Amino acid sequence: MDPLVFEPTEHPHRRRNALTGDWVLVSPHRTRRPWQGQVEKQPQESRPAYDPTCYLCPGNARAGGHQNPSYSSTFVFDNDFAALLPVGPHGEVGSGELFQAQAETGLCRVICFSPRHDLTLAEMAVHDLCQVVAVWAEQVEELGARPDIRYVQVFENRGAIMGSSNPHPHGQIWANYTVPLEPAKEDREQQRYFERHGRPLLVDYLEQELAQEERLVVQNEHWVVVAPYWAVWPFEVLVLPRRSVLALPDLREEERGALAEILKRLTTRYDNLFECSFPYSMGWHGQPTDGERHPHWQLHAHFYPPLLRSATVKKFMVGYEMLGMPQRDITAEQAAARLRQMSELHYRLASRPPEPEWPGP
Ligand code: H2U
Ligand code: ZN
Repeated sequence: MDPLVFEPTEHPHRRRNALTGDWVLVSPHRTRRPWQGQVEKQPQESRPAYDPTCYLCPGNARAGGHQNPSYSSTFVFDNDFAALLPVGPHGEVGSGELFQAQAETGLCRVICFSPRHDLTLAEMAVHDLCQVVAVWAEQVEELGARPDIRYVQVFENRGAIMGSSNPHPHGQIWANYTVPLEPAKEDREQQRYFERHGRPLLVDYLEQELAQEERLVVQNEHWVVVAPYWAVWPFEVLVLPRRSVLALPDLREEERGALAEILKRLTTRYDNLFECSFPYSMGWHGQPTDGERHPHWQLHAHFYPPLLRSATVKKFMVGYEMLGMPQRDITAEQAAARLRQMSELHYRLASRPPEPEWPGP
């Protein structure tokens, strides 16, 4: 092989994140280095369907004297330890060029995905995931309608390794006056692309991913999941609607059902990869809720899972990543191929002994 002819699975290279303008260093040749760390499986945790000490379970007490209703589907409440407060000053509060600061207002909510303490998105029924999708859309609609809320960030931290404080299936919403950093970068890049091409960046991107095929993970009639070309985390994916959609509330009924279905399939594949409840941070990016229409936007979800090699070996974003730039070893193409090989039957169900046959009357 000619060492000077570029081979994407051999040669270190940088890839540009078209959505944010950031870059990632890819070092595919390193996947051949010997691995002497642990690869053991984690002990299976088993949780009760209801935990009397859980602050998210139905009927239980939360901080500050609040009590959850005995909810039977999803349940949304204002975070008792909110990072943003709805009432406060506005505008510049720093002093001078080197000490800039702006007052920020907003609010934080917690969404319980299910009354069942022992489930995860991967283990919930598609029918119940439809309700999660409905609540996400409802919250973006309701909060986005407020003049003091210009961005609604819906997200989920899954697993203790991602800082989730409680295994009860739940997500969060932080909504505030200023568009946060990541969607602001995406807004800028999508706007630039739209000015040059007259088409949304992610609509063109998906078209090319569908043609190239090598980074596709799963798809259905309305959604496609890809390992993005510029992925940073080992098994990072992007969830994209096939149609051009600005924000979650714009999703049609059939797209919501198909989203529930694809989320179940994706998270099941994730869990099967290392036979563990796969940790991640995920979240939705849609157009800002400043009352304007942003035709350059395309709705999408990011999944950022930290695991690299097993249920216990994670990718660290340290040294060079902190001081230089993000880096990965396995390529997005290799990660997509791994995820494509996974079964869509959850390993916990697959390993369960078959139900004894009914002996008959
Ligand atoms: P995480 O598990 O992703 O940290 O989310 C749980 C949130 O629940 C967390 O933000 C809130 C925490 O502030 N919380 C309450 O609002 N009330 C409680 O009684 C405990 C935790
Ligand atoms: Zn619980």
